[in-house]
Amino acid sequence: MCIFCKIVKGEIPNQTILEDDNFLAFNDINPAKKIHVLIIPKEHYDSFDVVPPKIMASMTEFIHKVAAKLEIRKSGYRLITNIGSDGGQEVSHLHFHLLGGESVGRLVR
Ligand code: D5M
Repeated sequence: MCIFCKIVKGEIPNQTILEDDNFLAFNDINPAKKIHVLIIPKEHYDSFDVVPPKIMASMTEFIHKVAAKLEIRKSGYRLITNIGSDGGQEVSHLHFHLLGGESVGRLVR
C-alpha cells in the first residue's frame, strides 16, 4: 500500500487541515513555503494523468475550501501536481501541493 493510502487509513499520522468523505488535506512533512499543504483523493490514483475528470471536478471544489480555510484566496497561492518521473513525482498517489502564506515567486520566466 502506498504511503498516502496509509495516511488515509490512519496508519501514518498527519496534520490534517481539512477532510471530507472523498478528500484529505494535510501539511507536507518538508514544507517549502510558510503554507505547504498536500491535497489528495482518498481513493488511489497514481497521478493526475489517470484521474477521472469527474473526480477532478469535486477535487477542485475541495481545494477551494482548503484555500478558504487557510484564508489565502485573496493573497493567492500556487497549486502544483507532479506527474511521473520527468515531472518529479516521488509519491505515486495523486496529490496537489498548495503553496502560499508568502510570495512563492515566479515559476517560469
Ligand atoms: O511530493 C511528495 C511530497 O510528499 C513531498 O513534498 C514530501 C511529502 N511527504 C512524503 N511523506 C509524507 C508524510 N508522511 N507526511 C506528509 N508529507 C509527506 P512529489 O510531488 O511526489 O515529489
